[in-house]
Amino acid sequence: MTDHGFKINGLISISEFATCIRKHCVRMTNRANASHIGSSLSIVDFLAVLYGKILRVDPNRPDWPDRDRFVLSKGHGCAALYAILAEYGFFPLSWLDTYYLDGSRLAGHATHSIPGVEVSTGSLGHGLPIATGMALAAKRDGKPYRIYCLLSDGECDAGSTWESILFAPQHKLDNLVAIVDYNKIQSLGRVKEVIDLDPFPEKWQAFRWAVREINGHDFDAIEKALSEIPYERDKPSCIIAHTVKGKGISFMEDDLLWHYKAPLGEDFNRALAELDGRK
Ligand SMILES: Cc1ncc(C[n+]2csc(CCOP(=O)(O)OP(=O)(O)O)c2C)c(N)n1
Ligand SMILES: [Mg+2]
Repeated sequence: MTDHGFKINGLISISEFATCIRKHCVRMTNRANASHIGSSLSIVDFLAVLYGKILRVDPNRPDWPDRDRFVLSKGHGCAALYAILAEYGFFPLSWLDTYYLDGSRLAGHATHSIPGVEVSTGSLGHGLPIATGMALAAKRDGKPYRIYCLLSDGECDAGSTWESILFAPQHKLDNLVAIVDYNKIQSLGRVKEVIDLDPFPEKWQAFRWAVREINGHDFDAIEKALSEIPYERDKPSCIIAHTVKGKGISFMEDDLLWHYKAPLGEDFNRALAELDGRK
């Protein structure tokens, strides 16, 4: 992939940046003895491209009125978002050391008092309804910014999610982008066993969204999908990103256990060694 113009804190490619974010996630969840490492790892690649190449935001002015909005509906995956925001200078990197600890600003679910975090989330099924309202407000105010909402496959079991999927095309919200982190696993079982979503793209299309399916770990595919929005005039866009829960650490990949388990002891050392390429 071409990484022209991408440079952050000495890292020169999106893939280096994503590895750096994965290391933060492992260290943060280790220190806090906290869960959701698998949920964070599945969205790192998408977020790295979104923040690295697409999103119009300003770390020095997080409340810039014309900024693009990013809503992390699956708020339990916030370790990845916090790490990216810290690397971009929204707040000091040292705050990451306090993740999920008692009294910390960096609560274990996305919290809007943190610079760069738009909405507090974690109670699943709320992000897309809020993002839809933001998109409607932007249209009514004649504002050019976009609203990107990243939701989990588990959230596609929630009625509130489908209410907004129904609502957005009615109001021609082509400034709204829903991204589904389709990692095929929830907290206690596989999506297919809990509530099968198939045929998934067809459902969004039937609700009048313009839909693309991509590999959510392919940097080029992510960038292409994001740079071609809106896919159709007057329609909201949906990106179904096929991902792997726990992506990047071999023994966590596609394993339900790592929804709740924290990387401690030898698991922690192995995880960091893999990310360092030491194995
Ligand atoms: C309304 C609500 N019900 C239950 C939970 C508990 N919970 C936390 S994560 C999760 C499911 C995780 O699976 P998924 O939504 O697919 O997200 P992933 O971790 O795979 O990204 C659940 C049920 C919650 N956070 N909110
Ligand atoms: Mg899931």
